[in-house]
This record gives sequence, C-alpha cells and structure tokens, in this order.
Amino acid sequence: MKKILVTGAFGLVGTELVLELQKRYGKENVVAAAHSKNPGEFDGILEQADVTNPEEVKALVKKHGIDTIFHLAGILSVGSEKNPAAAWEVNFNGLKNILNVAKDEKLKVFWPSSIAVFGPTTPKENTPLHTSLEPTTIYGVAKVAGELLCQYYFNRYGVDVRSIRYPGLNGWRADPGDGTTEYAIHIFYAAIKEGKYVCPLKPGTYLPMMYMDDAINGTIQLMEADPSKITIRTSYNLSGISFAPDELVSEIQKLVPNFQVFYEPNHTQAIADSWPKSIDDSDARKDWGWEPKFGLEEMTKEMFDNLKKKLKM
Ligand code: AKB
Repeated sequence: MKKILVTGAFGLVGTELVLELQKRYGKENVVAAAHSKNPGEFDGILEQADVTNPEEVKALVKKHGIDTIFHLAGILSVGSEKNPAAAWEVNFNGLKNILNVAKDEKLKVFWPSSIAVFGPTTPKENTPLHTSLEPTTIYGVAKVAGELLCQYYFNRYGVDVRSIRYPGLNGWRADPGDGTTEYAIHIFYAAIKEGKYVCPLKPGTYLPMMYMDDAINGTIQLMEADPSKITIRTSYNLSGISFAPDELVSEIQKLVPNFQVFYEPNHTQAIADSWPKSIDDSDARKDWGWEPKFGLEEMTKEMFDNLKKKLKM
C-alpha cells in the first residue's frame, strides 16, 4: 500500500480510517474522495468522485498513481430502504465499478460487507461465517451479491480484494449515518446534550457491535496481511462486543446518573430482529491474528469522553 484512495472518506468509518492511514503511510500518500460533501477543515489530498461513474474513478486512480482502494462509499440499511434503487446503484454497481478499475489497473481493494448479509434463517448466536445468507433488506441483498462479486473477481481475474462483515460500529469523530445500529451513537449525543433519549429498539435487542478503533485496526491489519494468509475472499466475520440497548444505557448511566431513556421501537426493530446477536470470528483470528481490544465499558468511556470534548460540553 503505497498510494491509497479512500472513497466515502468523510463517512463514519472513512473519517477515522483516513486519519490513521495518513499517520501510517504519510499525508501525501492518501487521497480522500467524497461524493459531494465539503469536509471543512480537512488536512490532506481531497478529491470529488462519484463511484457510480467508472470513468471518474479510473481518472482519479491514474492521476494519483493509486495502488490500493478502500472503497467505503455506500448507503446504510435504513437509508437504503428509503430508496432501494439508489442503494443498488451505489452499493452494488459502485463496487462493480471499483472492481473493474482494480482489474484493469492491478489494484488491491478493501470493501466493507456487514452483518446485514444475515437474515431470519441464519443462526442468531455465534453466527458462523459460512451459513444461510437470506437478508430481508436491499442493503443486505447488495452486500451478499457484493461478497460473491469480490470472490468472483479474485478467482477469475486475480484481483486482491479483501473484506470484513462489519458489525455496528461506534465512533465519535463523524456524524452517524442512516443505519440500524447507529442508535448506539445517537444515544451518546442525546445523553450529553439533553440527558434523555428515545430509543428506536426494544430492551433486549442484542446486536454485534464494535468500537471504531478496533474496526480501523482490524481493517488495516487485514490489508497488510500476507496474501497467503487470506483464505476468505467473500468477507470475514469480525466480532467485538455484543450488547442490547438497556445494557448500553446502564453503562452510560454510570457517567450520567440522571440519563432517562424511553423505548419506542420503530421500523428499524424489524431489521435489527433479522440480524444475529453475536458473531463467530474464528477465521479472522486464525488467518490474520484478529483480536479486539475494547469491551462495552471501555467503549462507553471512550465515546463519552471524546464526544464531550468534541461538543465542548
Ligand atoms: C447499519 O446498521 O446499516 C450498519 C451496518 C450494521 O451495516 N451500521
């Protein structure tokens, strides 16, 4: 990884990944590409790119002599249900465009899949990597198709594409997107700003989650692993923490004792109910040494302290 392009560079993951890549590989070697957003005080190489336009992506790759793409641009589960056609165009066709450029220009690619590949027929506890994939959301359908496309491009064209099924990610640097697990970020803003929160999921709704620092380290670790270690070319399961909203609330109440939460499940409950509660990530541990560092307590403290500083409260 000498010259890196990150698409979706100012989303929840991109914002933190770009900073870490800049630190490890040098600011001059990381190109941050966004669709339209002006990131304000960004310090680095900034480009505008629409991943649904293959010519635009190819031109960027050639202009900067890119050898690696972290393709993060995408629409999350709740946003995708609002516009399934746009979700397919960005999430599936966008990936196809990136893989085609990677094939032509011999690039290495990272692409995030998600626990959204799983559905009601998948075992809920300790969900294995190879299992029933029958998602109920268009986001999940595009992720399953995307995983198979990645594997096809590896087998057929030798594209070195690597992927992780991200669980719900908790980060504080960027604003949360339109996803199902993002309640676990919104809740911190509410605790700090208002002292109360209306939770869109019921107590007891366990979901696989992870603190952003673990996700960023895991992503770079996977990309730096020797190709001989990578046995999975669809997408690796990755596990961090598994918790339900009421458990997160109890942790936050240790820091904000008067924090009040009202449970009013909405349409995201059905999505959450279709996803696993916990994940078996033994392949990632065995193949490239994955090990998460943050538990629920550490994550809550980090989120709270950093957000308070960010919000100047
Ligand atoms: C979402 O909830 O849509 C995402 C995801 C789990 O992929 N955070």
